[in-house]
Amino acid sequence: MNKQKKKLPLAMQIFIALILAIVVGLLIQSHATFAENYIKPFGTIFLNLLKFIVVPIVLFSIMCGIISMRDIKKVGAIGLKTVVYYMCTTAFAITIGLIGGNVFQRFFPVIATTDLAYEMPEKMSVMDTIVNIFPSNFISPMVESNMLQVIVIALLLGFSIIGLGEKNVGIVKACNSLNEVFMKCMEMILKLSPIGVFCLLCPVVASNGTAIIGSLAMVLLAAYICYVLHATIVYSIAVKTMGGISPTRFFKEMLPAIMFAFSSASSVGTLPINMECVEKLGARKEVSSFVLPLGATINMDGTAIYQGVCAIFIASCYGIHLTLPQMMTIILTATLASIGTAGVPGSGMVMLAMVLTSVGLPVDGIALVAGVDRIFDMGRTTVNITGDASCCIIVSNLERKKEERRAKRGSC
Ligand code: DAS
Repeated sequence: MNKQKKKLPLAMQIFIALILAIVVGLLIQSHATFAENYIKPFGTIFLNLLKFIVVPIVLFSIMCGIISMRDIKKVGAIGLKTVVYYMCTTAFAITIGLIGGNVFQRFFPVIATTDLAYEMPEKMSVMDTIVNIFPSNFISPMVESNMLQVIVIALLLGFSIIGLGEKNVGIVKACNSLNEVFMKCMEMILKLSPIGVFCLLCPVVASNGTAIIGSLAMVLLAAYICYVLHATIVYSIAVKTMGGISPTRFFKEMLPAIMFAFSSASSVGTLPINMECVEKLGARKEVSSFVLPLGATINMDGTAIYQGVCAIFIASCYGIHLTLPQMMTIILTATLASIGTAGVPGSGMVMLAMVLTSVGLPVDGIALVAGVDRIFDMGRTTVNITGDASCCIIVSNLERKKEERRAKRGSC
């Protein structure tokens, strides 16, 4: 009986493609033009497919993310606390990512040997930037990949669907179905990652040699330092002050979920283990069964950090210095993008295209970091699920205290 050949896990395939791209790139350094003319086009095809899927993914996943919060009225205070915590920690995370990226750029300047010429669109005033966020047309934001306008459309449609009340059953089903179609499409595109990684990274290594490898190692180090800082500082203070438990106990009990998230690079895949860990920490089932699935959908602190660090790195490779208004735009875009980032491997790279577009940076810059995206992803997913768990502990504790106060008042 012919044994079914077991396929290598995608992560392993991507890692092998990464090593191959570096080895082949170094071997054909004297034939860099061959890599540019005959290998890079296949990487461009992979990038084009990522650009193609960004708009529908952002549109439908943010709409579904908003719709999934429609129960907030039913779960009342729990839902409000959860969303406020998620948005605040994500905004804080992207800020840490931008600061970390800038600090690293100052101490370990990217050797911009990559001959990347790119003309930034003309700078807009802050007021023009704000006005430009709001679409004057339904189709053109999709055609031009104007991501901030696509986000605004997604938010408006999402809240409109919630506003339909009971009449929205059919449209919610249709929205979720379309979201699943585009998620499946993204999954199929990401299956091409090994080929994309090889064809994107090999020409870059062939043109720049070991310099780009050093720069990639540095940007990975910057991202991981920011991951650790955010997780240890923000979540420790949060669970200590609002969750009523010691950070040591929190991280100890969270280890199984942290290890699974790191190896799987999937928040959704880590959900069951995360539920078990937070229940061991005393979180109530009715809280964790709302907060964690919502978090796996709309809370992506690690992804926000990755986007901040990579935006600075890619801008530096192109010799572009991001202004404060541009960084503020990145904070807004990445925070809103987190609502639309799916809790599956590689989705953060797709959303990076959106963040880059929002400040006029070249999406092709993703080619510089795509090769090591899986290594980024393992860390950012770990931060994502840890953030979800910290929220669960805090909301559960605040709800418990509220009931104790109510019981005391009742007994007086
Ligand atoms: N891997 C995603 C997750 O599961 C995050 C990402 O790709 O940014 O949370």
